[in-house]
Amino acid sequence: MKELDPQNITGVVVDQMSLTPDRRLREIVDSLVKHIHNFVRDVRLTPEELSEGLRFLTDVGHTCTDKRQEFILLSEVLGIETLVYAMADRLGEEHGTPTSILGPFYMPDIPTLELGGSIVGERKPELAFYGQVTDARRQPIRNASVEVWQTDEEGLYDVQRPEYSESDLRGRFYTNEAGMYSLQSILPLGYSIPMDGPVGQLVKAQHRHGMRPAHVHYIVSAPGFKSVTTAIYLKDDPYLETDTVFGVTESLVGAVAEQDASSPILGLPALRFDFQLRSDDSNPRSS
Ligand code: MBD
Ligand code: FE
Repeated sequence: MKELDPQNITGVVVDQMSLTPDRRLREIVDSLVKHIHNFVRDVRLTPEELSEGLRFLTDVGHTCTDKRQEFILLSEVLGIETLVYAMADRLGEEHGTPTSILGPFYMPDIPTLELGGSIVGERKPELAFYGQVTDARRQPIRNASVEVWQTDEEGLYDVQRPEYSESDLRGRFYTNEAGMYSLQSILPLGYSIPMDGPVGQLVKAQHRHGMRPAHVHYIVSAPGFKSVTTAIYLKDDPYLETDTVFGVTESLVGAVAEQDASSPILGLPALRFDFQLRSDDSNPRSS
């Protein structure tokens, strides 16, 4: 038995985990322990601060419900989700539309609508979103699923409303023979991340504004291709450069054209955005 001290404790922990049969699990937890121990030494974490950190994480867990995922939000405001996606997007040879963050308000069960249909319910559509889904060689992909969701005129998602009962400003569309999708909607509003939970408290304590630039979320998928979770951000939004969750990258910024002769929906301003999917086998290392 040796005397444990602030240096040798790390090796003792790693040794005890060294029989982990799953190699990837071993690699991940090993590295995690080493980095966290270094972090604890680096900031000289006190017992009180450890308790406070654990209380914070407990609070993050308690804030999660079936309509809100505070842990996702935490990984986003720390830039972790964007880092993971940025690495995954670089694997393989084929080019695809970059990934952007999912956000805490994704709902898998949404209505499938006719091409060109509206996701705004009783409201008057103001705007068309359309574009083409192609493979890495710009060949159209027909029957690709295009899932879209966005905030309303007040910057809220349907599920954030107390009276929420059914899907609003969400829909799934399938591309036509030419790989085209189109839908009618309204302009999404710039948006604050939920500030009433522990992650919001952290962001406030850091004097960050908590805003996201106006955006529309998409998940585009088709058999034989990797699906892409992404979002389109509106040009000229004041928060493009300082997104609280680091979702914006240059190639995901789109502009609304007041007149667009090639839009399949006439009479409405239009935002064209084309999606490129990488083939499923373009890189066997990622799924
Ligand atoms: C959002 O709308 C969002 O997209 C993300 C990532 C986080 C909080 C709110
Ligand atoms: Fe969002």
